[in-house]
Amino acid sequence: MNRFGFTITAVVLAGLLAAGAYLFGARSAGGVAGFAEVARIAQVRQLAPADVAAAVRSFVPPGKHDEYYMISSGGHGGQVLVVGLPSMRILKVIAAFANEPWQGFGYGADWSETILDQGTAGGNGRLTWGDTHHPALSETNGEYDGRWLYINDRAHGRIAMIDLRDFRVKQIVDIPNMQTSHGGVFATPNTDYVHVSSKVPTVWGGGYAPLDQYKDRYRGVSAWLAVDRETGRIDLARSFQIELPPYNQDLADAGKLASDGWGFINSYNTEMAIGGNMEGRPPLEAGASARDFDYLHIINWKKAEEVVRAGKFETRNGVRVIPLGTAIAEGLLYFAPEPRSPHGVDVAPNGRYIVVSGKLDPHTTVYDIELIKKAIAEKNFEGTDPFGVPILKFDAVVAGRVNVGNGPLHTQFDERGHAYTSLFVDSAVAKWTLGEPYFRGEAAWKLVDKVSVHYNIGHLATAEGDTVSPDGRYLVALNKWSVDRYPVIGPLHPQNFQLIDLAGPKMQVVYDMPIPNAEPHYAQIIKADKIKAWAVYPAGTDLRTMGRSPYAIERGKERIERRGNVVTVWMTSARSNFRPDTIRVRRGDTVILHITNTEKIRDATHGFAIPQYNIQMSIDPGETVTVRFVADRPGAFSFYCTEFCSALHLEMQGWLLVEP
Ligand code: K7E
Ligand code: CUA
Repeated sequence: MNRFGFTITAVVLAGLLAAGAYLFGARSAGGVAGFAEVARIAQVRQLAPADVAAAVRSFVPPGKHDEYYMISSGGHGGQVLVVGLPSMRILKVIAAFANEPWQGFGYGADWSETILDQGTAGGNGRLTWGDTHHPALSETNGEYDGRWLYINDRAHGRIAMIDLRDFRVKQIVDIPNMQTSHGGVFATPNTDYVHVSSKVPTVWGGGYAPLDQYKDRYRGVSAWLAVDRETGRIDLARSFQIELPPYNQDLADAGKLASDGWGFINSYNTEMAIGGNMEGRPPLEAGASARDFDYLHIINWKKAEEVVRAGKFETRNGVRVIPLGTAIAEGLLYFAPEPRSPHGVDVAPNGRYIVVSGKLDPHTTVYDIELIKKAIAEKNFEGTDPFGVPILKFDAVVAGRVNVGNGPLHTQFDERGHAYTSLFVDSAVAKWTLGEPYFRGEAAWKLVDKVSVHYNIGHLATAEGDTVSPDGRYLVALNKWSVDRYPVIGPLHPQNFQLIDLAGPKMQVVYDMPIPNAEPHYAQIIKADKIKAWAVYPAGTDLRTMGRSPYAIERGKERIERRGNVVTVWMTSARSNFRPDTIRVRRGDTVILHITNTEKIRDATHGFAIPQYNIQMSIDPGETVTVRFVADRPGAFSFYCTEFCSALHLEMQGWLLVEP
């Protein structure tokens, strides 16, 4: 903008701001003069009025807290991100499936070692990474309750449980009969279950089967993982699974209110293409898009629960499985045609509408649970799939179709009956209206606004946007590409989150946030006051149980005991020393350190690292941690605290002496 034009803009801005200040009676401290100062800064920084308005919309003053937490997947970094909204400040990166030294996850701390080991089935060594896709906050009556968070590992059939009292992972479950996962995680409205389904069909029963036996030997699976309402942990013994045809089951969502008791899963590749582009077969992307329709899977999980209770299951790899034939015979599994290569499925706040988007179809297709129930009752089928699953008639179950644009993927909702759909190909977000009771007649099923994002959006999230009562207000676009939005930092560009203000009639992009690690997929946004996190652990807390560790000690009770070749050390850490600070062992001894951080004040975390031994722990105030290792390397090792915890932090060190 040239200087002249810019000055005009600044003058207009100053006028607007001054008028605003007058209207709001901002006459004292700062007052009109203060707003003139804002106009002056805007001019110096060459900001247009729209920029200033955008900045004010997302700005949270230093020392003030955000209104919302956004919990985002961290993609193939295997982590979970916690972001404050609307400021878009990163608050935490939670280690979930991948080792993280600075959080002491996977570098000796017993709680982390146990979780990583228990989260790996089979005998090929521990899995140390994952690809987090879909977080699910626990719910009570269809509202986020701020207690736990679940997230799946797309690379493996695994799920992690994070306790929101300390934002640390407490459990990883390697789900039997599932190699890769995608559908879900969703929580049922009271978190009786969290659901995950397979992404790619696996050899049923495990082991190997050639690809030409795909149809007979490969299967998908829908896993209903029972949650202990006291601890948030998953109990496989109370869980069950449903065998599915070997399609690619994709995204999934839980019914609520009108559709409570039901679950929905998209699928693609109902053609059962297996690739083989160098073997004379069509490439998978063509083979899997040959037909005009795939199948929305409609599951009556309350009925499935009864079927399991009646003993109509088989046990496979330690979990109860309802065979496909039983699921069909018992009437708990139906299909509805869904247009080409569907991706997202999202249930509207009242539970009545189920929104499906097909990547190759510019429409969102909206199913109505009342119509689905009616069609099932009237057996209004158009036939069955090759496995005998009844297919409901498309026209009988669809309430509306909305032309939203190219490459629709995922949908979220606001409090006024609007739906927001991400458009991957158009790099845009479409805002449209649902049908009754939100909008009637001409006003229903209508595209009402569209905003460009940068670029190639995947998921989007609105505040509490997948609950029974969304807040709307903010929308975050989780974009896959950032192209020219940031300075070049080498060929791998950051991912790009964009904050969109939903307050006015027009959606407005107000903030860009680069994500420097891996590719987030889904995110959920929860009101900050629902989270009741602990600032300090009660003295001697074991992170696994969140209760007192049997190895916790008070200051003054430190000691070293030797039994045979096992040396056990009860240690404390507090500013600014470890007690004891000298540990003498012989080469080959097993060393067990129980370390209690006896601090009682916020943020007084101490690290504990031993060079050459790959041991690094982060011990928060009140935490007790245990590390075991064999002192197989002789030498004098200076252990130290890795957190700059006090003025004498550098002195917070000691010796591990391993005599040869
Ligand atoms: Cu659309 Cu895995 Cu949720 Cu990514 S999936 S975008
Ligand atoms: Cu404790 Cu540095």
